[in-house]
Amino acid sequence: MDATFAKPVTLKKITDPRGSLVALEQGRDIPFAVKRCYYIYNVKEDAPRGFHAHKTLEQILLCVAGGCDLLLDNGKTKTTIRLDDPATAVYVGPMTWREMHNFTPDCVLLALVSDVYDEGDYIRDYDDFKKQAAS
Ligand code: T46
Repeated sequence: MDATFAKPVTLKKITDPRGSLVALEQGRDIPFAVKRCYYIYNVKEDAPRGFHAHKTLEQILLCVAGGCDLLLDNGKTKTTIRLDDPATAVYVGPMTWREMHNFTPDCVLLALVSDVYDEGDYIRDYDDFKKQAAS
């Protein structure tokens, strides 16, 4: 997967009579070393999440069940992607504002991430983000 802004990527799916399997490999599908993964689930109706950017963090996001809308904004372009296929992932790079909306009740949003958790890497104010993205 390349690091193009807001470009959903179709992952290779291996399907047989038992069902489907998707594998993500560092170097082939993930353009960074994965140091952490987390997942978001059981999101309440009308409970959007995100509303921040990261200074340096890189992530691969995909819904392994259900779906949500992912809004991405690099300071110049805003786009919304519906993530609702376990075989479709999107790369989210540094200095990208993200919001997640319209979670289905069964949604499980999986993130594969380039670094450990660090609150200091977050930009949680949109005006600050716009200023930093422009500089
Ligand atoms: C992102 C979007 C897509 C931790 O303690 N460790 C972790 O690894 C993470 C991700 C969060 N937390 C704590 C920090 C907060 O107290 O969990 C709480 C909820 O985190 P936050 O409000 O940042 O969750 P979201 O859904 O708004 O954002 C998350 C990620 O934080 C963020 O990196 O890109 O999902």
